[in-house]
Amino acid sequence: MSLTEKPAETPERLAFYDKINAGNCNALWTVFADIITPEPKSACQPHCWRYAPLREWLLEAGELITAKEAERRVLILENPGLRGQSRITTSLYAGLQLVLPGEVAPAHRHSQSALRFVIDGDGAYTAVEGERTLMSFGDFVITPPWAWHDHGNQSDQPMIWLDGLDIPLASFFDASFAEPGAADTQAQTRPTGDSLARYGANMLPVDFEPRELASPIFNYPYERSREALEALKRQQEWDPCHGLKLRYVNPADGGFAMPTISAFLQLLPQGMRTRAYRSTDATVFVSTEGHGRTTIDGKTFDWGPRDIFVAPSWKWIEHEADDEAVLFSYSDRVAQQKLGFWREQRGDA
Ligand code: 1HN
Repeated sequence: MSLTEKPAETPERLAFYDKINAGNCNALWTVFADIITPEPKSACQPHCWRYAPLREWLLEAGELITAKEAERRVLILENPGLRGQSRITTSLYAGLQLVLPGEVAPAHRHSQSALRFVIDGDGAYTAVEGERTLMSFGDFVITPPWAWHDHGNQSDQPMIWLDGLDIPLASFFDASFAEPGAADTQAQTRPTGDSLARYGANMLPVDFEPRELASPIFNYPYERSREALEALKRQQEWDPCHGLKLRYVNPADGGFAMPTISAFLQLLPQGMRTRAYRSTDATVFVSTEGHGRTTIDGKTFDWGPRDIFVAPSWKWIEHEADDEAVLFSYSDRVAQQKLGFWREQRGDA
């Protein structure tokens, strides 16, 4: 017996398996190599969704159903290896949401954590626990577990963002709860900008004691994150695998912004080819600026602004930027780190 080889079957053994199977038992040595693999084995595949056709389909969906009737008018990005399961990776969900001018996506709450990454349009709002934030291109917005949230578009343009949720994780634990709001739109109990002023200025209210798992900041504006990358790029301290990569942080504890999902923003200078990198957190990338290509497990995907691509767990990733490029990304890294599963590896120079 080894880790990867199964013992040979004999008629006596097969008869024994049949007998115990009828009693809801199974012999570990017949499945060991399938369930304890020496390296991650995933049905998740590398894939890229170009934005242009997604935008057309979303606008078409906008003529078929309202945001209110749909609850959320979203096209799910399904990993080609996980069709029919509403997943972009084994543990995470991704979808593109459209809110048209004048529309409201009604208030509700659920156990799943959500992030929004704004891709198109400007000026729609998300309200979280009574505070509205106006959203612009590249903003990273979070909805903590069990937080009331609704969206509305009072601008004159369609608003499209990427939703990232930990839906498959919640399903895995059989821990999904959801509740509709009493009204479509939450009453505004705090002025816009309140949480960013309290928690987003590298300061905290003097007697603040964190009681939630998620960050008290719920909009990380692109303007600020991009400005940090812009200032840092002058140092020319490129990480060979990541270029210049920052993570979105919970100011209350220095951890990630959400309990189950990690998010990042990185800059690749013009002409950079990154050294191969792999980690156990399958990762969803969105390009916000620039053009390039990424090779994942030997498959190369060209991308430009607003394109979305996914890298499965433990597959080698190499980026190449034709012009200066910025990538947003999210994964379940924080969850894996808390549970002791996370690993990474850098390729040879
Ligand atoms: C949800 O609440 C939103 O609030 C978006 O915008 C997508 C997908 C599944 C379940 C809940 C939102 C969602 C979702």
